Order: sequence, then C-alpha cells, then structure tokens
Amino acid sequence: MKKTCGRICLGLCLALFVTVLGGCGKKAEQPMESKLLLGFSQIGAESAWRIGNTRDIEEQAENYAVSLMLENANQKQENQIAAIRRFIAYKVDVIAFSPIVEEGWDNVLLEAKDAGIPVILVDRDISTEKEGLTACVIGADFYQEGVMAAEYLIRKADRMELEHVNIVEITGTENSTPMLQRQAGFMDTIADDPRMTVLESIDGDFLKSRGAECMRALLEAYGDQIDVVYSHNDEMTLGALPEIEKAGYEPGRNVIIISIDAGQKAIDVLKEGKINCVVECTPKLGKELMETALKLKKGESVDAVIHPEEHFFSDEMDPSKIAPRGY
Ligand code: GYE
Repeated sequence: MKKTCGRICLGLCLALFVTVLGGCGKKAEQPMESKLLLGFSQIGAESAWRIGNTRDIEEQAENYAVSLMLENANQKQENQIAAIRRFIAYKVDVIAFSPIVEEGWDNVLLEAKDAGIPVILVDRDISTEKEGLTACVIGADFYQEGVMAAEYLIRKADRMELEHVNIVEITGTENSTPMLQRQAGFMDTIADDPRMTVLESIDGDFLKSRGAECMRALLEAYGDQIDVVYSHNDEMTLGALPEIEKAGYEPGRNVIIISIDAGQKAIDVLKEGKINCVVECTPKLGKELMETALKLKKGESVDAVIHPEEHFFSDEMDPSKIAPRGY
C-alpha cells in the first residue's frame, strides 16, 4: 500500500517536473498551452536506435505542445507494467509504450481500457487474444526488413557465384516483435534457395556485449564454415565485428555481414567495407505518435497499423551518397 502510494506520488512529481521542463525555453509572455498529457514507457537505452527514438519522441512532443511523462524501463517488462499503472493513476489522456516482448500485457491493458485511456503501441507489437486493448501500432514492418536482408543475400550469392552459403543468425530479444519478424521474413525468403543453410540462430538480446559473446561462441563452433552473419541490429553487429577480425577473418570480404537499423556508426563501417548490407529501421516515430495521440484525444479514428517507409544500404551502391542518419 505504502509502496503504491510512493510510486503514484513519484509519478505526480515526475509529471509536474516534465510539464515544468516542457515550459522551459519558451517566451515567458507566451507559455505554450499543453494540448495533451501523454504517458510513454520506453524500453531502455540498449542501442543507438533506442536513444534516437527517445530523443525524437521528446522533440516531437515539444513541437506538438504535448506534455510528456516519459519513463525508462531499463529493459524490464515489470517496470513497463508499473509505469503504465502510474499513467492510469495520474489519468493521462493517452498512454503509449514500446512493449519489450509480445506476451503478458492483457491485465494492465484491461485496466487502461476500464479507465477509458486509449493506448498506442510504439515500435513493437503485442500478442493477445483480447479485442480492443490498443488503438494502433506505429512501427516498422520488421518482416519486410527480414525480406530485404535475405533478398540482398540472394543477390550477393548470385554475384559471387556461391554454391553453398552457411549463415549464422544473431537474433534480438527473444519474443520481441522485431526478433520474431526479422527472423520470419529472412527465413521465408531464403527457404526456396537450396544454397542457403542456417548453421545456428543465437540470442544476442539487441546488445553489443552479447553480440560479441555470441560471435565468439559461433566462431568457436563453426570457424571458417561461416559465410554470412545476419544480425538483427547494429549494436550486435558492432560487437561481433572485432571478434571476427580477432579470429583472423575479414568481415565484409570473406564473411558477408548483414545488419539492421542503419544508424550512423553502422553506415560508417559499411563505408569502410566491413558491413555489406544494412537494412534501415527508422527510430523517427515521434511525429506519427503525436498526431495519432491528438486524434485519439479528439475521439477521431486512427489507422490500426502505421508503418514508416524504409530502404536498405549496401555494397551495391555508392556509399558516399548516404545522407547523415541522425541516430
Ligand atoms: O532494431 C534495436 C532496438 O525495436 C526496432 O530495438 C527496435 C529494435 C532496434 O534496440 O536496435
């Protein structure tokens, strides 16, 4: 009981703090009137993508005069559930969150529904049997990202005239939407190509340190049998590359490297020739989030799924033409 009250008080203080902060930097005679109070539970800060996503949401909240209660869950689902409960207690207008995994949200989302607060999923999706728990999902088409990665590999194998292609996959957080869909899109696309063999898929949790650990284990198990590393995000790729070099191989030359996110660091490494292809996943979801939240507050209908447009960058193109990525 005491604990719950403490948390709610903390939430109230936080909201006041955020609201006050939101007013900073505006002309004193013209305080920007907040149009909406949005509670947003972010997963954590595991990657440049995530940090860029948080920054974008903060900037767009300011642009749209939305007061933001932002909470960082430090990669824990229970922290996200607790944050959503605080948003409900504080009676925010709209709740948004990026679910770390797909399962386990029904109870807290029923509480939001009972409180009449619309919920927007940002970046990742949930899996549920229940209808009407969330208004929409704003995020990338992760399946298509996996398809783009595999299509690149098929073209590369054609160009190199490879007869057998041994792949290792370093996956993102188990049971998260990008992990499940990036894997499914990739596997479905290579399924009909008899040259392709997946030696192993290993969980790297979207973390650089895990990417390095996984790569060490894969090199130990398969050594020079590895033709391709397909990694579900840039952080894990950047962790894996030095391990490949330490083992005496040349990433980008005798091991094909495919990554996802396309943050600036990975693009720089692509330019050095150590990554062959990086599929774009934009973290810039803030504008859609604010516009959707404002519509929901007015009671307007919104699209159930909103995907940003995405492309890929590869050694098939002139890398000097790639514009700065901003994350
Ligand atoms: O690819 C990864 C991050 O959910 C799309 O999460 C996001 C993924 C992104 O940590 O870098």
